[in-house]
Amino acid sequence: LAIETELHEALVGGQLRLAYQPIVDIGSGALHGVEALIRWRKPDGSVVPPDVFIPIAEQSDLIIDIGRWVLGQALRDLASLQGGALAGLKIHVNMAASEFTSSALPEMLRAMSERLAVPPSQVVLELTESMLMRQPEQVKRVMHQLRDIGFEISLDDFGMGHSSLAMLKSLPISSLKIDRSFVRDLPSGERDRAIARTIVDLGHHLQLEVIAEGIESEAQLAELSACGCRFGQGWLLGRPLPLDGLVQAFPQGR
Ligand code: G
Ligand code: G
Ligand code: MN
Ligand code: NA
Repeated sequence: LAIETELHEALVGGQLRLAYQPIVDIGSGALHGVEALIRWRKPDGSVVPPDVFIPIAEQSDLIIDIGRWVLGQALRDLASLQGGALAGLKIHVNMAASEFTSSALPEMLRAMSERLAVPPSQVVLELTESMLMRQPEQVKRVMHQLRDIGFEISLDDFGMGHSSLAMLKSLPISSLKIDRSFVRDLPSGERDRAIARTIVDLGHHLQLEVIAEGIESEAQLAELSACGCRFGQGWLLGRPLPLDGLVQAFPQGR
């Protein structure tokens, strides 16, 4: 079977799931938010990673349907948390370039959040720098519409793309995520330390939240904390979990 056909069956047949990885306030250890990460387990039990199937979906209209499913599931999950210990949690959702250039996105999301009674401010859309380069004017227009409604936007994999600082200056974003390639060699890599510290300072000077990704060790965490980085994500702080696992892992809430 062609993988596109299998993927379509996965979508309509309920084989897709979302896992939620904690984003933690480094100073207090409190749960700040979660990142939704799509998971595909085939009926035979094998797992296809998203960096394999998302690029395939992006080559067809499937990405639009998958993206809509992800947003719908994430918002339904958010709605199910209202009233519980995790009420008010922010959910980060990864966006594909073709989703973000669609002029239908802001209205679709607005209607979805209204129907599910989820405040837009709890929904953070992650996009990568490279997505900004393809159709910059269109992306910028969509970003401003989303921000006007109240959704938040986070720049993912920051430092890996080619975005100029001029773009950063003019885009309506609320947070930056330091790419994990800059975290990997901390604390010993001199250059990585300089880069991490500089991104943190840049973000803070622009009034952005800064989230470091891929934190796997206490030493990396300590170094990022010393750099002034306020938020972190990574295996040390929490693996991606299904929604019920997340609720069990944070019984005290945020
Ligand atoms: O979870 P994992 O590290 O395997 O994710 C690999 C890549 O897949 C990451 O770059 C992540 O941004 C991307 N990804 C995960 N979930 C989604 C999703 O729901 N939509 C899109 N477009 N990309 C996703
Ligand atoms: O591209 P994006 O930043 O959306 O990708 C997030 C990916 O990073 C997810 O696939 C997630 O599983 C992965 N990830 C999360 N924490 C860690 C970590 O501590 N180490 C590594 N190597 N990958 C991580
Ligand atoms: Mn991401
Ligand atoms: Na990232």
